Amino acid sequence: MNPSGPEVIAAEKRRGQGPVRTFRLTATETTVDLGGRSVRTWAYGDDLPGREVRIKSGDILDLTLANHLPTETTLHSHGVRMRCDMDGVPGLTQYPIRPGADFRYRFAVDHPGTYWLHSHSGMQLDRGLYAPLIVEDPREPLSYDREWVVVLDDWLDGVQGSTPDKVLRQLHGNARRAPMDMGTGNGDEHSGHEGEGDRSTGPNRVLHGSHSRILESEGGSVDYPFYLINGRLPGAPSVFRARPGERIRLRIINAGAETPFRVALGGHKMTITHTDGYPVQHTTTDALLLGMAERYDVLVTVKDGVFPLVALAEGKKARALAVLRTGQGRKSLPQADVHPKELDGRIVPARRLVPDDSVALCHRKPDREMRVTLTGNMRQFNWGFDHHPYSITQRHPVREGERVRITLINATNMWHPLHLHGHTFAVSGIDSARARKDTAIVHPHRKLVVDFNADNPGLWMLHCHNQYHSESGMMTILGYRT
Ligand SMILES: [Cu+2]
Repeated sequence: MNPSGPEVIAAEKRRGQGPVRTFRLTATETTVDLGGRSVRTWAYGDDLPGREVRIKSGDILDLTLANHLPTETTLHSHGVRMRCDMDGVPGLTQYPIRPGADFRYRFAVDHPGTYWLHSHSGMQLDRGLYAPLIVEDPREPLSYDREWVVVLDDWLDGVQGSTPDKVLRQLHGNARRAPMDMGTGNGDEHSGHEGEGDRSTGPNRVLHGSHSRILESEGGSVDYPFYLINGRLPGAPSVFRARPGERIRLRIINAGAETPFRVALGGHKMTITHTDGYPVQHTTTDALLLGMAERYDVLVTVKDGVFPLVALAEGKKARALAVLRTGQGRKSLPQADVHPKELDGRIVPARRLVPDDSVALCHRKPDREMRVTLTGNMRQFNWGFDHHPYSITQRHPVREGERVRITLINATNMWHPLHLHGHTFAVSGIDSARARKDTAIVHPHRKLVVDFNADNPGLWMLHCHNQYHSESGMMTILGYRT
């Protein structure tokens, strides 16, 4: 199927012709201040995160991306079920945007929620090329006084000469040197590289032996120097102000490339209302776990004082921080290493969330079932599906109108956040818990079953949202057949 084919246009027409909302983003080389530390990077404008794009469901988003980067780029609207030729996958749904050129992304958005924009070219997501995309509901059923958009990120670009591409080469070079350098477990693998750094690749950022109990595996393979909330380091955090007793809606987005975050707001429990833009039956939790690209919306009735919002880099022994300040108190900001007890409290995982009735998929026997095995290992860093790296010509066929079931079988020792473009699937949950998501965590040596209605014709990526894994080959394509 052609990403601009008649079936795609027909599906787009069904989404309506609401008012057009026009935005312009410029992908550019710039300097951003992380809070006492400036770095050279690529970002949308001079902002980190990029300036929020906010529309209403029913609108037509008309977003022109100007490419002022020295290389090609594209923009992906993560989680939005849009027409396929606006999905921003270079070589598949569009030609890459050349340096100096523009591309106009124009599509109807028919579902509210918390989404985000990011580059879908190479390792660019691990630079500063991301921004929140908030789609308001004209008939918003929740009542709240304020909204706090919280964007989490792991950062290495421009620090001591590091770039994401160089670190990817380190991970692959590390694989080539194995088993000599690996598996000693003494944490000394970097000797000779650390400290002074290697001018060609920057300091070695390969992380060995991290461990996350919740994820039953290593947290990740990249040792980031910094972790950020809304573009700020813990020593100079962004501060959100509210009044005691107000109800705040937090929209939390993990824009990291390689880091899962465990998130808690000191002194408060949170009520989960949405994940990946789709409503769930309200559930109270102490903390959240967000794999890369996952989003959670929560409601909090805020107390009086100054409270840390902490995002632990799960398994990586580091953290990001933002601050909630209510009332007029002069209380000073929390310490950068503050550890609210809620971080070690109850975490409600996605598989326990029950979808709101309005978005629950009806029970239906799948018309098509496919099994996709996640393969690869840390040593060779050869991530893929079914022992193959990504190939643009390989397509898993589906047909419009089918109920499709994908069984994702994780045959690796690592956890992976799997993302399907253009659809929001129901995850196999506990009992009736089948929340709708577009990105879901698959634990090592476990399987995850996802169901979706094939109602958005086109060519759609299914990939790991660990950018170092996807770029190493853990991507494949679902292709609608005409
Ligand atoms: Cu992965």
